[in-house]
Amino acid sequence: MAAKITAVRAMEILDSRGNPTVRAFATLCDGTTASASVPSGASTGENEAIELRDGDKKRYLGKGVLKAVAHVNDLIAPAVVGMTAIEQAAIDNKMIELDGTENKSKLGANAILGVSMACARAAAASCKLPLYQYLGGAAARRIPVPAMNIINGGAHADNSVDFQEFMATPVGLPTFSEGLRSIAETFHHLKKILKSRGLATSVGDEGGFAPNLPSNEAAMDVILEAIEAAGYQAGKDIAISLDSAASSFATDLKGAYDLKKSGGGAKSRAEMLAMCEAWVKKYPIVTWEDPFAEEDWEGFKALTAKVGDKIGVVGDDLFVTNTKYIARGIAEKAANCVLIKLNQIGTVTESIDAVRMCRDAGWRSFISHRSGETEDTFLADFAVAMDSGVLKTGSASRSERIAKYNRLLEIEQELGKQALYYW
Ligand code: 2PG
Ligand code: MG
Repeated sequence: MAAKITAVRAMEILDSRGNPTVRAFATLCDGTTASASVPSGASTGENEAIELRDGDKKRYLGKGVLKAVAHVNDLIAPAVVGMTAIEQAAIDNKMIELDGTENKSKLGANAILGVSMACARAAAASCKLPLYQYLGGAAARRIPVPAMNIINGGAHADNSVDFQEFMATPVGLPTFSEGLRSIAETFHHLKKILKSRGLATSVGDEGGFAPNLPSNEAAMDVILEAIEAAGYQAGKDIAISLDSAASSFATDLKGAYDLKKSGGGAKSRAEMLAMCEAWVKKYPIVTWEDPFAEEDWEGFKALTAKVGDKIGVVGDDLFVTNTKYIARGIAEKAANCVLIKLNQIGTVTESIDAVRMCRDAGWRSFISHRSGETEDTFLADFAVAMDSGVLKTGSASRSERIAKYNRLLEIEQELGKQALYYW
C-alpha cells in the first residue's frame, strides 16, 4: 500500500570537514520516518546546482545552511505533504517547479536533495525493501568495484601533488569483499612505505595520504610499489584510477595549465595530452577523470579519441550530472563515462535520468561521493541500484568513507550467492 507523506522537515548538521549541511526527514502516514544528509564538494564544477549557504559571517564563516533548512520546513514541506512517497519523480518535479530556476538557486540544491533522498528512503522502508532494491528492483545485485582514493592532492590536500585523486581499483578480485580487502591492505602498505621514507602519513579530505612528493608521477610509482608489497599484481588485480580535477590547476587561458603545487610548471593542452598518453602507456590506468578543465572540451575530445578505446575517460566537472551537458558530451564524443554526484544536480530523479542517458549511449556511469561527506550511506545503495559497477567513495580511513564500504559489505552479504562483482 502506497504511503502518503505527512511531514517533511530539516535541520543543520555538520559534514566531515566540520561545515554545516542539511539533514532532511520525511514521515509517512504509516509511521515511517527516514532521514538523509547532503554532501558538499570542494572542487566544484561551475555548472553545478547551487548549494545554498547563509553567507552570515557570524555563523560558521558564512557557511551556515539555515536558509536551506527553512526552505525545507516552510516551502517544500507544504508542497510535498500529501504526495505518495513512491512517486519519486513527481515529488522531485514538484520541488523543481517550486524552485523555478535553472540551477535550484532559489530553494537550494541542498534543501531539495535532502528531501528527495529522505523521501526515497522513507518509501523504501515503507515498502519493507532495502533502499538498493527499492530503487533498482530485482535487477539490483551488482556490487560496484570500489575506486579507493589512497593519495589525495589538488584541492583536497595541502601537499605538493596537483592531481586530486590517485585511486586503487580492484579490477581482478573475485568479490567485493576480496576487492575491498586488497585495496585496504594496499593502503596499509602504502603507509608503511611512506613512513619508511620519512614522508607524511597524515590524510587529506577523502582519507587518502597526502605526502609531499617530488612529482605527480611519484604518486603513481609509490602506489604501484604498495600494490606489489601487499602481494597483488598491479594491472591484473588492482588497477589505477585517476581524477586530475584539472579545473583546479587550469589558468585563465583556455587550454592552458599550471602544475603549481608540484612545481611542474606551465603546460599547454598538447603537453597535457602527451603526458596523459604516456601515462596510459606506462601505467595500469583504467579510468581518468577530468584530465582537462571543464571548459576544455577540445582536450577531452582529443584524449578520448586517442585512448578512449583503452580506458574510461570520465567527465565530472565537465558534465555535473546534468543531462544537458552529458547529451553534448555524447554528441561530441568528449568522454565515455560520466561521474554521477547527486548533489551536482539536486534530485534522485535527475541523477537516475543521467545514468539512463549514459546507458542508452553505451557509456558507463560511476557513482561518487563528495569530498565533504556525512555518515549517510545512501550512495552505496544508489550505486547498487543503478547497476553502475563503480563507486568512488574515498579511502580506507575516515568513517564517513568507511560507512559506505561497510554498507556495501552488508549488501553483499544480504545478496549472498546472487551478488555480482566484476570490472
Ligand atoms: C571529485 C570530488 C569527489 P569534490 O572531484 O570527484 O572526489 O571532489 O567533492 O571536492 O568535488
Ligand atoms: Mg572529480
